[in-house]
Amino acid sequence: MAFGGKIPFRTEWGEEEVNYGQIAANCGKLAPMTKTASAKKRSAGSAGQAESASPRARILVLQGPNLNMLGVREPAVYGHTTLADIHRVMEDRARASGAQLESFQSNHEGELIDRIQAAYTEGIDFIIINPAGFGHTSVALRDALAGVAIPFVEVHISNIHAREPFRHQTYLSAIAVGVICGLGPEGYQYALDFALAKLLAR
Ligand code: CA2
Repeated sequence: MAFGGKIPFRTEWGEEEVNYGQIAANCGKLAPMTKTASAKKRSAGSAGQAESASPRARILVLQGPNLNMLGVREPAVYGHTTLADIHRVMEDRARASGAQLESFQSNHEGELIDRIQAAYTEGIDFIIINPAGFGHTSVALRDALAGVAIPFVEVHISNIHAREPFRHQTYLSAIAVGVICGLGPEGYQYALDFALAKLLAR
């Protein structure tokens, strides 16, 4: 049975029909999903904290510019789901699975890059990122993700392929484990399901 169709979707660009069921998986350059010895050492911390005392997996959610306005500005147009709502559900789901989830939003490219570099030092196992507009512009963000080699899924709330041509490509997609777009805020939860399934199977 074919999966996909069109749903009315209220976005900042007005009400439009959005294609769903388009999950563009990038399997060409799979980042390693098993925890390396160096990553285990990093996540154990400088005090030599025992692995068993650590959460089973550590996931970082990164949100790019303007996403702090979700559900806040003009909710009649953009809907009522806020970034805090999305993160709360993700945190609860992660905790229930024995994983730890932290989220970070910034309107500044350098702050997102700093957070990615810190994730390496902290031994973060997986990143879920909506780069927002920076996905279409930032080689530096791609370099940061490639540099830390932490596997990540790229999420877009809208179907970027059904929008203006300049949104059809992102600098991150080619190095992501996978890309989810057009599934609305639930896309983050699907990305989390994937991360938990992979990380907790280790
Ligand atoms: O669909 C997505 O998730 C996007 O990453 C959203 C970005 C856009 O530049 C990408 O092409 C696709 C825009 C985020 C702006 O979010 C706002 C939310 C509420 C009010 C104003 C902006």
